[in-house]
Order: sequence, then structure tokens, then C-alpha cells
Amino acid sequence: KPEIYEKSIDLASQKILKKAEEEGIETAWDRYEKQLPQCSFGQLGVCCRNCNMGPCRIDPFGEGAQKGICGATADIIVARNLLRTIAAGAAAHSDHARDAVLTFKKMSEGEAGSYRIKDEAKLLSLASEYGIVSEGKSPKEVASRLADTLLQEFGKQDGHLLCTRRVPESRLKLWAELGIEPRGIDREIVECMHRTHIGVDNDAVHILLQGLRTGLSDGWGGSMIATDVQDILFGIPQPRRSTVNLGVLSKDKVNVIVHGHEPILSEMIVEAAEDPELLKLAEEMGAAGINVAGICCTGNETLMRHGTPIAGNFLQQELAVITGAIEAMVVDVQCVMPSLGELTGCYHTKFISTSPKADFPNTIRMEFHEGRAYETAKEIVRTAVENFPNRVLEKVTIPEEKQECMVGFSAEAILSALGGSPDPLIEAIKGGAVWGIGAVVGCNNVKVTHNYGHVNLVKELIKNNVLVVTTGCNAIACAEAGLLLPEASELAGDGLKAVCRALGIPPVLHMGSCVDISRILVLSSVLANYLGVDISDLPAAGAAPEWMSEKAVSIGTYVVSSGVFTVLGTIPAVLGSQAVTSLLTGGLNSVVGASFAVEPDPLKAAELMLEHIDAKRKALGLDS
Ligand code: NFS
Ligand code: SF4
Repeated sequence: KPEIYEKSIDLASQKILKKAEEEGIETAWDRYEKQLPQCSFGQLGVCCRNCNMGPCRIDPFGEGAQKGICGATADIIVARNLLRTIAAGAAAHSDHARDAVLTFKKMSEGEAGSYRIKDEAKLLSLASEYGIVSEGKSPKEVASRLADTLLQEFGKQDGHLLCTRRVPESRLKLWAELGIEPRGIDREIVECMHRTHIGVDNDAVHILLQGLRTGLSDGWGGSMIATDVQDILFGIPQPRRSTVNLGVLSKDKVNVIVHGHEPILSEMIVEAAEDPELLKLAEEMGAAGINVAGICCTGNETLMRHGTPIAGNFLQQELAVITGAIEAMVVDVQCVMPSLGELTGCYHTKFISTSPKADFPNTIRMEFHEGRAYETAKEIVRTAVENFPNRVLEKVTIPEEKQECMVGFSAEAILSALGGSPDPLIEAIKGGAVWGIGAVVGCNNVKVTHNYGHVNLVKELIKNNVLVVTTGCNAIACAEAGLLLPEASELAGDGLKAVCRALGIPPVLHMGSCVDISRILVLSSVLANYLGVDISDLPAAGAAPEWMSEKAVSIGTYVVSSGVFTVLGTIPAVLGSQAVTSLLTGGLNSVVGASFAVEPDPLKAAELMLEHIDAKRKALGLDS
């Protein structure tokens, strides 16, 4: 059994893991133990269940079967499995985006109760990017036209996505030459499912090219649409301070956790928690108020826009419940462990599922629909408040660890911190004070000590003057380690330290949830266009030190296809095919100008990124 410090580097998490052990409560780490040894066919990606002649599997040692019953080789099976993984990840981001646009559309028709246009300037600028004339039209009319245009991106039957308009021209040209310019968002995902049906696409390279195209339809399509529309509805994030980690849970207030991914719901919960009627009820129940805290990317969304505290990242969702201090765990979609059903039953916590798409064992269903959004949010918060008297004091342990952080660095906020133009950052990069840019993102994974990969990789980068941009669970890990504070520039190299001090920014910039990796794409485009080069020429590199989700695979795919070298900290299920592995880790360079590397050791991963940045600086003539 791994020791507690091998499960997580985070003190608060260690304390609650200890409590779990004492109370005999099972967590993801225990279930991981029970899965060991994990199936090596699965790990290598050489198992196929795509038809009912199978399941088939290829013997990696070359002694047993080398072909599936239909004749599929390891290369074909691995490539097909990878394509399905990318499709699932792209589907998750893009289906989230669709719901955001549908809410936006309903809002424009006055049918989405409490939703409003929060940022009219972003609405107008986005409308003009899509060629919508806004003169003489009301904001709602413009919104309605924009919503229609965006909805067409999903179901488009001919031509290519309009939402790649921000891609530097050199990149677009390359994609066109390769035939991987994304078409309709839904179309790419459906085509992946079609191609991987028995007897359709059976050439590994051909299959992977569709993977790149599908990834791109996510990054520059679905994810970017989600970010843009959410900014219009809820505001563009601006720098602000907040706190993170399990210590943000309150001893004397009602604790409501919002967990999942869509701000459509959590925005209303944050508002409902300030409703005078519910505050009065909380008082009557003996509580000192209502404390909303986030987990995973729903948490990142409310953190970025309201400074709502975050209780933890992916592997802390069970730990939050085990504190015994949560009145309601409110979830929508993605990265929500079904284990929460049984777990919440061990405490007084109400487990409330809200999405028409996602239910879990032992939940209270409180389905969320735009027309009654605020009313439902109030019912949810009321359920939490009324549950407060059921808190069992002897079962409550709230760790004291909570960490301050500075968040809210949308691309717009970064540009305005720079004084409105990318020039100061470009000059700092040219002069070498900022050696390069590192995008570090992604999940937790029980295969890695919780937060160990994230924190050590990021620390090593900033020590070497690499400015880090972060999203998702990496951002939360960095926040917990105190890296999202201007003071953290003490840990940075001299050049980066000076830049951070001059601008009053942290060396690690929190850019949002995982769909907000689109903000990183936009920033890279701005920098590439400003320098008159391609994204692949920038002294920049990406990493996902503890990734686990299918969404992360789609992200990795679009980041590499956009020209950014990316290091993965956990091993993807592709090693069963020499051809696919060498294409991903090398061959892609001559196709899209970037590739993947796999490196579990975060310090070595940082080294790979630094080598890459060095080479790009040299090629730009910047090796000063
Ligand atoms: Ni991204 Fe965000 Fe976290 Fe991974 Fe899950 S919450 S969308 S998938 S686990 S980073
Ligand atoms: Fe086996 Fe081919 Fe069917 Fe896959 S598609 S299960 S390899 S027969």
C-alpha cells in the first residue's frame, strides 16, 4: 500500500487521506491498488472490441496472434483506439460548447430567464470577426445572429470551420495542404466513429490524420466557442485574488461544492448563495452564511470570474467529501467520480446531479434548464442550507491549509497587463529575460503522486525563466503550491523575476478551465502574428504532467497540430504500435512542425521543454 505522502504531496490532502484510512473509507488510490497489475494489452493499446467477432488482442512479444480476426494489425488497432479517444475528448468539449451556445441563443430570444449579455464589447468584436453587421441592431439581435452562425459550425456540411479565423495564415495553409482543415465540429467526431467501425479506415497514418483534424475542430472550434460565449454571458476574466485548497471549507457556514465543467449552472449557484432569503434561512439553521467552493473546471470558471474559492482538483473531489463538512456536492458533467454516490452516503452530504446528460448512483436529481435556471439554483442551495443541521461535528476535519492565489489571466487580461500590446512580452523574450513560454495543463492521475508532476515541472520552468501559462487541474495544483502569486517570482530566474515584479504578475498565469486552453491558442497566435512567424517557430512548449482524461488526448492533439511540442507525463496507450509511437514522437515533426514526448519525471520533462525552447530561440536568432 502506498504511504500517504506517496499519494499526494499536498499537506491538506495528506491529512484527509489519513482521516479516510482511520474511518475505513475507500478512495481512488485504494481502488487503483485493487486494479494492479493493470492489463498490459490495454496499456499498450492492442486490444480491439470494435466488432463482435472479437475481442481481439495482439501479442506484443510476437509469439501469439499478430492480427485480429478481420486481419487488423497492432498498428491499425492502436491507431483506431487512439482516434476513438480523441473523438470522445473532442465530443466532451464541443458538446459543452453546444450547450453554452444554446443558452446564448435562448437568452437572445428572452427565454433564458436570468442570463444576460455581460460583456457587450466581446459580443460586438466576436460578431464582427464572424462577419455579422451589428450597426442598427440591438445587442440581443446581434447575439441571436451570432448564435445562429456558431450553431452552424457544429452541423456544417460543406466548406471549413469559420472559427479557425484566428489561426496564423502559415498554419492554415499547412492544414489545407495536409487535408486536415476541420470541417463541421460534429462531422469530425461522427467521421471518427465511422472510420473506426470494422472494415473502414485501416491505415494508421490515414487514421491519425483524421485524429489531428478532429483535435483541431475541438481546440479552434468547440473549446474556443465555449470560451467566447461564456465570456459574453459571464464576463471576460480579469486578475483577482482568491484562495484554494481544502482549507477554504468553512467551519461555520453552509458549504456548497460546485464540481464538473459548465459555468452555466455554477454562475447561478454563486448568485443564489447571495440571495437574502437563503442567507436568512442559513441563519435560522444556525449557519454563519453560505460558502460556495469549486472543484475541477467548474471551480476554475467561477474562480476566474468571481474569485470563488477552490476546494481542490480532480483527486481531491473525494477528499472534500471526507472532510465531513460539505452540505451539498453539486455536479454537472465530466470528471465527476461515480464513487461519490456511495461516499456521500457515509456523511451527511447531499449529492445533487443537475445535467440532463449525467446521472450518478445515489444522487438527488435537480435537473437544470435555462428557463428556470435561477429558481433551480435556489432550490439546490436551499437543499444544502437545510442540510446544515445534519452536519456531524465529530466527523468534521477541515485542514487549515489554504493558499492565496492571483487568477483571471484571460488573453485579454494578459494583453492589458502588458499595457495593451504584446510588445513588452516580445521584447522580454527577445532580450532573454523571458526565455520562453511553457503551457502546463491537465488532470491528476493516481499513477502519479498527486500534484507532484505539476508542481515540480512548473517550478523547474520558472527557475529557468520560462513564463508559465496554466489551466485546469494543473492551475489548481500550482495555486495550492503558492505559485500563482506575484511573490512566487522569488522562485523564478532573475530575468523572469524582474519582468513579474515590473508588471505585478505571478510567474505562473492561470488562464482558466480546460476549454480555456483556447485562450492559450489565441495568445500564441497573437505572438506569432506579431513576430511574423508560425506558431511552431515560437520559443514555447506544452506539457500535461498528470493527464488522464480523453479530453486531454484531444487537447494534446490540437496543441501539437497547432505547432507546439508537448510532453506527456503519463504513458498513452499506443506503445503496442511501433509505427504509431514513432509517428507521434517524431514523424509528426515533418508533418505539423511539432510532436509529442513522453517523460514521467517532471524535471526531465522540463529539460526537454527547455531544450526545445533553446532550439527555437536559436532558429529565430535569439540565442543571447
Ligand atoms: Ni481538464 Fe477540467 Fe481536471 Fe483533467 Fe478533468 S477537471 S477539463 S479533464 S481532471 S484537467
Ligand atoms: Fe477483432 Fe477486427 Fe473485430 Fe477488432 S474489428 S474486434 S480486430 S475482428
